[in-house]
Amino acid sequence: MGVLNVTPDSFSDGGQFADHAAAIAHGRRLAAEGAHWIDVGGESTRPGAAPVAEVDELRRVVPVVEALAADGLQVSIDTRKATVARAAVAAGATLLNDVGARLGAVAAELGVAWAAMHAQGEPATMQDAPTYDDVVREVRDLLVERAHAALAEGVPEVWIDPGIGFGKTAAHNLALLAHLDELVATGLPVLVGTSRKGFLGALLGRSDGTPEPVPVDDRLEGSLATATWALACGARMVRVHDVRATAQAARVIAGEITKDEAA
Ligand code: HH2
Repeated sequence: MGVLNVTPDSFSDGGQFADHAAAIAHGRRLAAEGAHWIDVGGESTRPGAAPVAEVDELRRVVPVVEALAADGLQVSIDTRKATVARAAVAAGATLLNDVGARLGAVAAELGVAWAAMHAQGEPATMQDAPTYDDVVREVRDLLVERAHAALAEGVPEVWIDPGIGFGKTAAHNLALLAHLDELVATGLPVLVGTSRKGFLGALLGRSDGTPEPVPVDDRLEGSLATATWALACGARMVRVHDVRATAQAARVIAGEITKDEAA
């Protein structure tokens, strides 16, 4: 799943694809690089982000969804708002990527697939003091409960996502990645997003002895390592900014690259 943020303020690519023509061109590039889904979002949910008005989010995403879907690409809509979800599906999106895991009934009403991502709290304050007794159990139990409710309501396909970085410390993120097999064991298809996230910056800063976190534009290796790890643990999809590199890594661990291609 390739990330396409049509926003002025996303944490890694904010402002780069804020105009529609640039966003559509980037979506096509992600597809050409190997993305099976183009995930269009019009609201940054980075820690500390302010909510976006519905009218602005609609104006950002609908023309982009429409153009990419008209190209025959599979488009998901990354939103927390039912209205935006409905408009994006009318424009051709077929998967609701729901970072609040609250739009299951909307996915049922629209008859589209739903990705339920776990988050603790709201973006503005979610990193202030995330707390869990047992992060792996709590995340898994909530996702399984919401997923089964959605399936019972008739949602045709339900994905679960641990929500790396959404109301979680670096230790919580690492515990979820270390125990990804417990999410996979639920039998529900698992989606994971670690791409360029803050905990990678902190980890990489620490391991090379520098106290400063590695900046957001220098997190490719950490992003690839964690995406590959997630796929090796049985995750069925990873949400990434760097599609070409991740698709190559995924093909290597899937054994898809032939000797001829490797030569
Ligand atoms: N992470 C982000 C946004 N949407 N959706 C899913 N399913 N899983 C994730 O981990 C996930 C997500 C945050 O990343 P990004 O879109 O790059 O940044 P921003 O929220 O600043 O736009």
